[in-house]
Amino acid sequence: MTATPVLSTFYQHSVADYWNSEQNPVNLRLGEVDGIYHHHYGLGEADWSVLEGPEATRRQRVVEELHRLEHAQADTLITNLGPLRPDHRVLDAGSGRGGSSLLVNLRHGCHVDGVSISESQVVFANEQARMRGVADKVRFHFRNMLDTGFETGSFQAIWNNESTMYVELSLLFAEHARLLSRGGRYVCITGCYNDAYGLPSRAVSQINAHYICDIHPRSTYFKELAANRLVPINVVDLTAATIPYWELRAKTHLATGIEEAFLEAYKDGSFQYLLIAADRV
Ligand code: GPP
Ligand code: MG
Repeated sequence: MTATPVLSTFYQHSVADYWNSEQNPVNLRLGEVDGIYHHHYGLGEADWSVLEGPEATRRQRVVEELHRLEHAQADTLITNLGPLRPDHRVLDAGSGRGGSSLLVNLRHGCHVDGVSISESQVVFANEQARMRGVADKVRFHFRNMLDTGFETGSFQAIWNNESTMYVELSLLFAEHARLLSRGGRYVCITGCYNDAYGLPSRAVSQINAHYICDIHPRSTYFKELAANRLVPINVVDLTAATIPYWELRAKTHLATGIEEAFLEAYKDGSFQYLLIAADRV
């Protein structure tokens, strides 16, 4: 039997190409602060004083402050994974350069598998785990989160940290439901478009074009969770809490050009930053 290829569509190839060559300073400079490389945004009040003070150290202050806000986002997600033990196995679906996976292992000591369709991200993340001495427990794989090949019922928790907009949720949640043990926890933090506003606004479409993604409506999350035995236990609208991150990022040397689209979309109500935690029943 021939194994299913990791990349099975032209779309997936184009997404993999983006992440294989991605080198944004806003991700690399932040990661260099403490070796935790994130691919998500920030949460909480920003310290605006980093934009003032001596020019010689301003850039580093900015880097550290944005990184602090991105860490706060990861902490929020991890707290929702529930009480994990060192013998538990958890899955990071769309693991990027590995930041969230390493933090979960640091906090709970559990076994972490991360999957990404970007081979360079997988190599990078495995190197981070090796340098931290946790490669025996934190492993990154060049695999597709829609078809991981992992054993049925083998995970206590699964998360998507801003990676659900790259896949069809019906396929994703079916695979998560298969992988989670009964009573296991699923958590995602995502940007979704607001059904109450209507179809995607121009700013939401600009975000889609920028990252080659397809932001889902809020309704699709709950429809597909319900269809796949995933029952929400916590839903938090994080929109107001992420705006300071974008306001600050827009004013720094690390801005990538997408900041105004996020701010417009969040402020006009067409786009929402949501945490959803659900139990596998
Ligand atoms: C951030 O990654 C997340 C994504 C690209 C997925 C899209 C997320 C939405 C909420 C729509 P990143 O940290 O690599 O982005 P950037 O380079 O802009 O910091
Ligand atoms: Mg980033």
